[in-house]
Amino acid sequence: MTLTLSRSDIERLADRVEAAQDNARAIPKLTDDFPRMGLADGYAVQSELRRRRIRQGQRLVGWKAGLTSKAKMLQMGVDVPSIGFLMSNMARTDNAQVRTDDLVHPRVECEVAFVTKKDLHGPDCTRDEVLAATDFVLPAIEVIDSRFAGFKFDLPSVVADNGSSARFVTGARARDVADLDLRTLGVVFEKNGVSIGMGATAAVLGHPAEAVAMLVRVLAELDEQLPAGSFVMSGGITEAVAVTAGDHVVARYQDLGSVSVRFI
Ligand code: OOG
Ligand code: MG
Repeated sequence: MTLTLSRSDIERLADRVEAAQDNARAIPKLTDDFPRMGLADGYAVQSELRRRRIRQGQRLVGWKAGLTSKAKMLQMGVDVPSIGFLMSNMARTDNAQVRTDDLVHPRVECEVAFVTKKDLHGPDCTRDEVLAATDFVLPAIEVIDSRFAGFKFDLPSVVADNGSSARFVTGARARDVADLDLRTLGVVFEKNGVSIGMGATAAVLGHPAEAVAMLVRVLAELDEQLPAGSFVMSGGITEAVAVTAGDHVVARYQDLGSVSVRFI
């Protein structure tokens, strides 16, 4: 992947995204000022942001795949999956209360999360390697929060903004992948007791483990790998739905149990 941005531009854009994340303030998409920006530039900004978060004392717990389902690609007008990093301070437990006053315009997604027990790396990583390296899977809700005004962006901009990562909530019930057919699990997504989406895990690149393999292949391009013990979100199955304070969201999975979150 080739860069068009200089080192000082990468730092300037990381400053912009970091301030938008920390102050929950929307900014214009980065390509408005840097129209030649490409995917490699987006990942260069994201990597700079990750180094800063670690320097600030946050701990990297894993990664997320994004834009891995047709529903998400159509919703956001982007047709290439992306990855982003997950830090410990983004994690919430089942039934947690998530504040909305430190977010711009949060949306929720239902996803299958993986926890790994073996290192995964390289440009040829496959779905079967991911399944063999999986310790267990969990039901999850991701709370995304694009820092771009109106949730409008293109691929380089959303990658620079760490794939809109903000919070993630995991269910309590861990399952062994050997006991599940991860391709055909159904999920019902509800907000305030009303269905807001329905789908099956095949929506995510045919199989959620395929999304994790894609993520490992992107990591290889960034000279990174996925160490054992990583937490990985495989991407929203249905469209993301906007939430506000007072909303209660539940994702009910076949065989995986449910996970919920309350916004305050
Ligand atoms: C980008 C993040 C997409 C997913 O699961 O598809 C994502 C966005 O839509 O803001 O997390
Ligand atoms: Mg997501």
